[in-house]
Amino acid sequence: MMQTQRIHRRHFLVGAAGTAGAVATVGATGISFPAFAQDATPLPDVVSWKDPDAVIVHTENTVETERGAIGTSGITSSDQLYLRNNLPPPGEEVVANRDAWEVSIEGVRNPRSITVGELKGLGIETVATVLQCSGNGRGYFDHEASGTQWMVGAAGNLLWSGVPVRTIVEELGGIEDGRVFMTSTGGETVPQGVDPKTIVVERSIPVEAAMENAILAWEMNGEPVPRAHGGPLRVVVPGYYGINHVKYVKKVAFTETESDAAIQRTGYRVRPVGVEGAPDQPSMWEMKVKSWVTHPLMDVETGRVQIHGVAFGGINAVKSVEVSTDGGQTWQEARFLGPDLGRFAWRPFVLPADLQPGTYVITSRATDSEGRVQEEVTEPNHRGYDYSGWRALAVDVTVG
Ligand SMILES: Nc1nc2c(c(=O)[nH]1)N[C@H]1C(S)=C(S)[C@@H](COP(=O)(O)O)O[C@H]1N2
Ligand SMILES: [Mo]
Repeated sequence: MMQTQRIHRRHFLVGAAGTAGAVATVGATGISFPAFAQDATPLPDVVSWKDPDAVIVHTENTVETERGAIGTSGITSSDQLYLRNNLPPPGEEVVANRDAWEVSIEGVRNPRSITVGELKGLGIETVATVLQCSGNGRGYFDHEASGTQWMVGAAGNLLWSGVPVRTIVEELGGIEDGRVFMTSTGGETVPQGVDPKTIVVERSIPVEAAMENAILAWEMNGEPVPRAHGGPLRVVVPGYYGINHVKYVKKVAFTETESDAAIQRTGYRVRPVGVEGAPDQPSMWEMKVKSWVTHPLMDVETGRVQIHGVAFGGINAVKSVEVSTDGGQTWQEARFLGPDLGRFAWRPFVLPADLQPGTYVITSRATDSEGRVQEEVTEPNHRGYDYSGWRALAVDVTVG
């Protein structure tokens, strides 16, 4: 029963591209699954410029990349990149004069506000990293965790340019003693009458991760960071889940404790199904090794196919990836395509195949530089975070 439902969910999504139709209802509990939503739901205003054929609009605040739109060139174009907003985004005014945007830096010896214009003079670095929502793959869990039922497309691989956090820290005299977290606050306006702590996007990460790898970015894929993706200034924490990449950042504070905002204290915490979120549970920080096939996804007439997909190691580099066409009974090593964009990037891969007429269950399994192998099944957790199991990420393809 559970297995059937999982296959249905997968097939509805895979078959969705270019198909007109209503919202599908699947599964014993009749949950709504917006597989055809790109036709029914218009693109949200903030991303009206995205390619409607390459994305699935789940809600006003959640837009997913179509699995079949993920290409083989390694970088996700901005018009295909997923969108995830926890709060309504700020208006156009934030990007009217990008260089004038101010970020307040606290918890350093000489705390002060710095404009984007000034940051551009301090230093510059470019990094490629996977940006992935913690809930990417939630739709593959069987326990119907609440939230957007993302499949594989709440992830992309982007090139970011900005100033390293460590450079800003040096400029401002170093971090105050005892500050073991970097806490960043998003620039959305919090509605009046609401306790800001309940909704503000404020995330803390270990200070070592911030000093080693984080940047404050103003450029994405060679363009000023689009407002939808955090422009004029965004925190980028390579190897960490998307929630830590705070958009339109207005404050970066080095703090002794993690933020007491709900999104840090109890939100984005991994715990067993049915258990409330609490600060002592693991936070959605480092990503783990993962891969999935992006082609073929549907039935094909000839078995002569280039099976391709993307693989990444999360906090580590990806070392290798294997492909199976028989649901994981046998595996063959795939070849990486194109340039290696570094430890935090994903790499497209390919396995040429000549498949006889028949039915195939095609999936991939990546290994990171530390020898960690992508898991077969991800055990359920309450909010449906951190999905990476290769068995459910498989696609069923009929040849002939
Ligand atoms: N200020 C702010 N930053 C934010 C969010 C937000 O709602 N506001 N959402 C977070 C989440 S949950 C994710 S997955 C990513 C999504 O980034 P994207 O919309 O650019 O794809 O941004 C993160 N940073
Ligand atoms: Mo997210």
